[in-house]
Amino acid sequence: MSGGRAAAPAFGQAVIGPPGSGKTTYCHGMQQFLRALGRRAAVVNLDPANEATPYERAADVAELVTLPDVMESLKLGPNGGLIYCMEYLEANVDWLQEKLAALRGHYVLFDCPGQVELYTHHGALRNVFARLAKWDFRLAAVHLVDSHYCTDPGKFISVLCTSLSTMLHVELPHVNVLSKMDLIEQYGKLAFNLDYYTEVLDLSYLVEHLASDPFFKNYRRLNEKLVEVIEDYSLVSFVPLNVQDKESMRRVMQAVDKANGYCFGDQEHRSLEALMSTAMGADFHFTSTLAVQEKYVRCEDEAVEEDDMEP
Ligand SMILES: Nc1nc2c(ncn2[C@@H]2O[C@H](COP(=O)(O)OP(=O)(O)O)[C@@H](O)[C@H]2O)c(=O)[nH]1
Ligand SMILES: [Mg+2]
Repeated sequence: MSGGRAAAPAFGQAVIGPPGSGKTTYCHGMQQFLRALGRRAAVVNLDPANEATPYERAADVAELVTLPDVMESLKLGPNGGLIYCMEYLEANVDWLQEKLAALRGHYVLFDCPGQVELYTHHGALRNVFARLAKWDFRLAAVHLVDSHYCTDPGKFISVLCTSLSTMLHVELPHVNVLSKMDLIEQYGKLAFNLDYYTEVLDLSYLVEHLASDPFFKNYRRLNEKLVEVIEDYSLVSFVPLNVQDKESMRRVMQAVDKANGYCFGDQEHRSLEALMSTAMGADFHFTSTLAVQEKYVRCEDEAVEEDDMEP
C-alpha cells in the first residue's frame, strides 16, 4: 500500500458502537467465522481502552500510543485521553499505513473505540477511515448496538438518533447491528414484534408507548419531533446478531459484503454451504427476522401457559 494505490482493493470492517456493545467479541467471532470460510481475516485493534483481547492483534494502536501514558503526561481523564489517542493516530496515520501494507491480501476487522462522540461529531477517526479509502481500502462500518435498548421506547429512539447521526458523520457504507440477541428476553418484554425494531417501522407507535403522565408532556413532544427526523431520512435499520450463532453471523457477513462490495469467489461460496449445513438444527433459518423472533422471544401464549403452571 505504501507508495500509492495497492494493485487490488483491500476489504474490511470498521467495528464501532458504544462501550460494552460487543465489538471485541464480534471481531473475534467474525474472524473465526471468516477463517472457517477460507477468508484470511486479521483484526487490528484501534481501541486504546481494550485490555486483553480474545483475538491475536495483527496490529495494535498501543504500539503507537497508550491511554495510561496520555492520561498521565497530559493530565487527562479516560475520555479526553482516548480522544487524544485518536487525534494522535490521525496525525501519525503513516504508522497504520505501514502496518496495513504488511497485511496485504487480508480482510481486516478494525476493533474501534467506544466513545460515541468519535462517531457523531469528532473528526479524527472519520478522517482515518477517509485515508483508508484513499489507499483503496473498502470499508463498511458495522455499528453494534445492544439489543437491550429495544425494551424501552425512549432509549430506542435515542439509539435511532445516534445511529442516524453516526451514519451521516462516518460517511462509510453502513450496517447497523442489534447485538446480544440471545439476551433480549432477559432484558424485559418487547412492546412489538422484533421486525418492528429491525425495520424501524412507523415510529408513532413507539411514541405512544412513552409514559403518558402529563409530567412527561415535553419529553413526549421532543420524541415526536425526533422520530419525524429519523423517518424523514429513512436510513436506519438493523440486522439482529447473536455472536455464537453461525446463521446469525452469516446474515451479518452477507449484509457487510453487500455494503462494502466484497465479492466472494466460488470456493468460498462452497465452504459457506458446507459450514452452514452443519451449523444449526435442520429447519431453522436465520434469514427472516420472524425466525429470530421465534428463537429468542417468547410468544404471548407460551408465556401465559408457563405462568399458568406456576403454583
Ligand atoms: N450473551 C452475549 N454476550 C455478549 C455478546 N457479545 C458480547 N457479549 C458480552 O458483552 C460484554 C462486552 O463485550 P465486548 O466485546 O468487550 O464489548 P466492547 O466494549 O464493545 O468491545 C462481554 O462480557 C461479552 O462477553 C453476545 O452476542 N451475546
Ligand atoms: Mg472492546
